[in-house]
Amino acid sequence: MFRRILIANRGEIALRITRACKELGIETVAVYSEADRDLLHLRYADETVCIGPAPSSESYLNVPALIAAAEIADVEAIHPGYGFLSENSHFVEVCQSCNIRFIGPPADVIAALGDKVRAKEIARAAGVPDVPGSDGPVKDEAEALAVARQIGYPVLIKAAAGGGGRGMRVAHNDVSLVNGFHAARAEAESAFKDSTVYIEKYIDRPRHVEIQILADQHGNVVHLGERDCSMQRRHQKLVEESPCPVLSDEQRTAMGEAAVRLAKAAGYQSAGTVEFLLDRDGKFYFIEVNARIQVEHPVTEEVTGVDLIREMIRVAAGERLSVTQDDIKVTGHAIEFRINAEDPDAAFKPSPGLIETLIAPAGPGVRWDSHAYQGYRVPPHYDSMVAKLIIHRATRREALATARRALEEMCIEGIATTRSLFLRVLEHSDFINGEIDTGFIDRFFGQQR
Ligand code: MV4
Repeated sequence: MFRRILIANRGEIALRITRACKELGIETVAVYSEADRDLLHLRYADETVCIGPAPSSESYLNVPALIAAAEIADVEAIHPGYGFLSENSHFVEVCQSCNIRFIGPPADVIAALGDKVRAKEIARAAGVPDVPGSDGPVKDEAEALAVARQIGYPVLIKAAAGGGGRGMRVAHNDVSLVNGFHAARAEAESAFKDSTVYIEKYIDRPRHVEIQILADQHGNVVHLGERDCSMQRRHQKLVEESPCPVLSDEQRTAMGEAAVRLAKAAGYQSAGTVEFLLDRDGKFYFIEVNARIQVEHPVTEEVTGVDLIREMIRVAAGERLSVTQDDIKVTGHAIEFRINAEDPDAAFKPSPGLIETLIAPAGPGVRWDSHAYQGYRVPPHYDSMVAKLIIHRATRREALATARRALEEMCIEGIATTRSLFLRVLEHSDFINGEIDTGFIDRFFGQQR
């Protein structure tokens, strides 16, 4: 096992990784930017290193600074958390060349899955259903028109280097297709320096259902059930739950087995997520792989009892997964609410600043993953998430009752948060009945005014 790990992240996930390391008896090296001297996990770290000024590009994305910190602090491995350098194959290669273990998938696997066209090819070869569409990249306007007419409108033009909803264009006819094709290519070129696009049939108001996987270096791959992440706003997830309220046991097994086949075909290692769209007829389609630990991983930890961060560290050190597929049972219902420093009544405008009061909810069925404390100042430079409230109860109905109770208990003063939105969402009959899709939040705000 590793003796010492550097945590190349901030906020709640840096704290979460620190906790896992402590329990494994591993020393931690915390890195931080000049805006982050007050981060909670710095207090628990064995060593702390300032890696640069507030902007991420000069600190948490600063590869030379991170490698220098890792060398000086003499770590054996780096955990990237999510975001920042977590899916940067170049960074993984640099770590490898410096003899530092990257706690995540191999560089070539991240690169292959990061290219959504290649990921779809791997999926198809593994017998995983994907959304009908172009067979690979679409080169020009004429090919785009031919593909769109063949699969039928509406279609979605996506950037091969995109993912997470960036650089997508819907087209309902030939005219919007031609415009969308050129717009998507230009956007992809400027955002990713890669103008490659592909086309898929547009699935109307799907649910977003993703499978958590774990893979070790010995060819063992397991899935840990699904998370329904349909409640999103502008591709930012707000609520995630497991199990998905509308998935049958047969669909769950089929989706889980598909995810494992894909992971094996890709040579996957570490924790990862295989994303699917679930259409209104209950059919599922692979869309992309997230080659990292995700924000919403605690939902799966609660229903399976598996510590995903611990497994990630263990398998990176060459150990075998501590669970087999037969060991994994989904128990009860878990749901996570992202408490962001944003004002839901002002178009989710960020609300950084001083937390004057913080009362964290607790009690049966409540988990609070947060780096926030009374007197902490939320800096304006980064993601606005300040806490994750995770509820685990025997049934969805009970989980929602506990969620209401916990959200009422919690108190954050000094900044606006998404708490008020969740208290209202918990009264909405569609949400109570599990009838949500990716359009829920927009409709919810449409109805409110
Ligand atoms: C789609 C889709 C409909 N049809 N693909 C957005 C995020 C990215 N991971 C994939 N996304 C979508 N892909 C086809 N062929 C609709 C979305 C989508 C979406 C997906 C999941 C959660 C929220 C979403 C919000 C808008 C669009």
